[in-house]
Amino acid sequence: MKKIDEIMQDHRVIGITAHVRPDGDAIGSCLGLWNYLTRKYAGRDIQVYLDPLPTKFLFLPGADQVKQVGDEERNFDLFITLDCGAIDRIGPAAKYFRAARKTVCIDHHVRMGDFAQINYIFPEASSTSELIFDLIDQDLLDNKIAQCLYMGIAHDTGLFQYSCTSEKTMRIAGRLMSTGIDYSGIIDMTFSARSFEQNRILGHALDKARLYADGRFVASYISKEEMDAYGVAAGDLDLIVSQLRVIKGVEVACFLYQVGASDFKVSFRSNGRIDVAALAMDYGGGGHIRAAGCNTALKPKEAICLFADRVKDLLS
Ligand SMILES: [Mn+2]
Repeated sequence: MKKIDEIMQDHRVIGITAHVRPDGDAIGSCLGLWNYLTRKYAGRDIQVYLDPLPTKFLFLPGADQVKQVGDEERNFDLFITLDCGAIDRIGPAAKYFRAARKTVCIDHHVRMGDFAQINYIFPEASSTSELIFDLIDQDLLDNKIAQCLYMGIAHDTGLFQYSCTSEKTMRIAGRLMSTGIDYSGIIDMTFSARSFEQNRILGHALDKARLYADGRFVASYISKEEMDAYGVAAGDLDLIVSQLRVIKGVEVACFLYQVGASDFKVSFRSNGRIDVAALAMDYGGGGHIRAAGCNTALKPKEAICLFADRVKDLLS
């Protein structure tokens, strides 16, 4: 696949989705692609299915068109999954994917195997939003498409800071800026601004953090009870693991939060020496070399000790 237009052909009914609990890149890539396709292929039925978007993303062009998968059965000519390394990560949209005539996966996650008919996978790309920029006809790039893609790239690169940021990433960001987007406003609205509650739970999680493996592994966790007490949801916790990662001397940061009666979601961040995608895969998860995750049914302290021992072994 060289360009998205090659696979559009005469397909009339097109669905787009990304992983559950979508982050900035998942939302930015879906909406960037939707704005492009609806501009170029007016009159076709083009839908985006995502979990309800956090309110901070609702200003983005097309955000008000995002739908949730309901009970209805639909047969798509073409179904495109974005920013998703495994089919079980698209949640309820999997039924549309399975019934679709043609399936496409565009992604930058490290993976075990391909699941779509057409796969466009570049783990070295900063973000799926960057890949969407490569795949569209750039002559049709407009302010709406650019707002979405810029937001997605900025989020997955930690504001152009992480090592996934390349010279090419910066050139693309510059091209997106040239359409006149409010690039600093987009960052303020979707990335920097944090509620009082988000800051308080961050403070609490940092207070609970402990160092392991001679200070090279740091971990903290938050229970459902604590989330309720602080009035926060899972989406309010994404700053915590990033803050743990920048602690001096730390190679791997780990943060867990409770998602079920005895289920915790685990996020890993690495400063480069340890491949946390491989680590997460050992526990049924996945992700990127420096940012990955999995789920665990262990008690959080037990899980942390297990991960700490693994990291210590990997570093020795
Ligand atoms: Mn991504």
